[in-house]
Amino acid sequence: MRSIINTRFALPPVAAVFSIACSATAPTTGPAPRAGPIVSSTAIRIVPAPGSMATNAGAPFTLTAGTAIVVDGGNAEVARTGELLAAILRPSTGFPIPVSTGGGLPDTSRIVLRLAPGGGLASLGAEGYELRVTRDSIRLAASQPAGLFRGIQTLRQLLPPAVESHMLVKAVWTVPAVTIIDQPRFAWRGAMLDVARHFFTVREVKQYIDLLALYKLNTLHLHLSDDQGWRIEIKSRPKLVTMGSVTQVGGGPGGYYTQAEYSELVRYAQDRYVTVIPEIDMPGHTNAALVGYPELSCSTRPTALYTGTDVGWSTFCVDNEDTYSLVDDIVRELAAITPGPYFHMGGDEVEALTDSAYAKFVGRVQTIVARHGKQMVGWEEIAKATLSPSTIVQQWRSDSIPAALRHGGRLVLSPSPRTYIDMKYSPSTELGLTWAGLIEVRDAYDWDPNTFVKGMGERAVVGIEAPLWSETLRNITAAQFLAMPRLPTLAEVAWTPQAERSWESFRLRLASQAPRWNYLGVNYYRSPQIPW
Ligand code: TNX
Repeated sequence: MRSIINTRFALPPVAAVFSIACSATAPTTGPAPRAGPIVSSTAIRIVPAPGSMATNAGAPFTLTAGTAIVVDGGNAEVARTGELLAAILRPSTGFPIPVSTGGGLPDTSRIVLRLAPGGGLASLGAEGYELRVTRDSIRLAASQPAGLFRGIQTLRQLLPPAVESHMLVKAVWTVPAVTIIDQPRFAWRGAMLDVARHFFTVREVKQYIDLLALYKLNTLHLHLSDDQGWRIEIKSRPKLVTMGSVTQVGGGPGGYYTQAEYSELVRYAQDRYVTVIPEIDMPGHTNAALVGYPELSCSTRPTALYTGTDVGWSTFCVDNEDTYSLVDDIVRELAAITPGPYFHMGGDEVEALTDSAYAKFVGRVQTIVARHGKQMVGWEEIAKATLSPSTIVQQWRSDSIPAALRHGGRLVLSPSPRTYIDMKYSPSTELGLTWAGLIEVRDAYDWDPNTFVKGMGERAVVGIEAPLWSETLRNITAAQFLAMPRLPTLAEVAWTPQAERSWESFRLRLASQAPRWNYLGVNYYRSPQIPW
């Protein structure tokens, strides 16, 4: 192996071998190779950029009909990850790609997945991994199964884009001889999907999870309720869905997930090492809940279904004890079907309550959430209440920390002018909103989470999250248009150390992702900032 180099720097010639082998017909042709100090267009292009990468002398690895995935040690969880890799490789290559524990297989042409909890890999954390590619084998090792899954996403991106095809492609399937040692900068690398303003089906949410997985994101925050719709079955409170789920913004039919469907989504995410965080927004944004339970509203406003997009007007009655029994039922049922450690209580944009009534409500909900064994998360407004140190605050509009957090609270950052991927890219973008500004790809890329919030040290930042509010999004194709390419952009902000990031390198690497999206059938915005 040659010395470890930063991914920002040009790579030696082995990369050219990759480009020659990568001759499968992609549906779009890229621009002519560009010379430059960062990476040439024939270079290895991974998003998010790995912490370190070195090219090895020697020929690349070539996938053949004899290639097998070997699960070293036979761990069942790793075997499942091996099967997910095989499921990507089989349709496009046409090779059988067996997944086995290794007995009786030839020594060459192996993709070895190895779990090494005790060794030196532990310093790479739960999601770090080491990938070594030589002519004879691909060796992926990590201290935890999650690290192997992340490493497989890197391996995917080292293969020609046509590997993502669902149909057989004639190509030479090479992987350049590299050594990559990689681990994430932040532990919370999230995306939020608003399934309340417009409902997204289980199949559509799975497609969104697939994108998270490809770019090593690990948290899916589902905004499950809002004024326009209630989207999750609560068995002890049937009217939440029978009355509250039947419409959406603009008046379409809406919808909801049964608990079985929600569990299916959670499992699908879990298999990809993505934690689902359910959000039930309260005390505001609760009109859909109040349609079925109008006695919990203390306003005189008649509770009817709402299909507009105004915010701030609805609220639970916080002085009514019955409100807390409803909250208890909801949190109890959701906690029971959510293996992840968090419950998100929303808490944003409440204009119909005084600060002290609001703070009292947040305090009560925090107690309920803790009683059901979950850690509370809420939008930054919850810092008006007395929070327990384990509660996580999701920043979205302020750029200085609330006084309430100065004593050890932790933050997830979703600064709206950078991470709100429901904003338009430019004035002519047809979808999206504009209240937080226009967000081109570079705006989403060029910022440092550690210095964004004044007075907040790096240790207080748990990570970042990209919210996709769905007022203007009627289906997953529309959602993809706003998410792509800003979701992988924010994935790099969250994964790659600040010192290893550069816009000039990123825009070339991002451009090389588009042929993959074409094979995957993913819609995206052709930003003029990117040399597609
Ligand atoms: C603000 S950000 C909201 C949402 C809207 C979004 C639209 C936040 C916590 N609340 O209710 O959907 O703006 O961009």
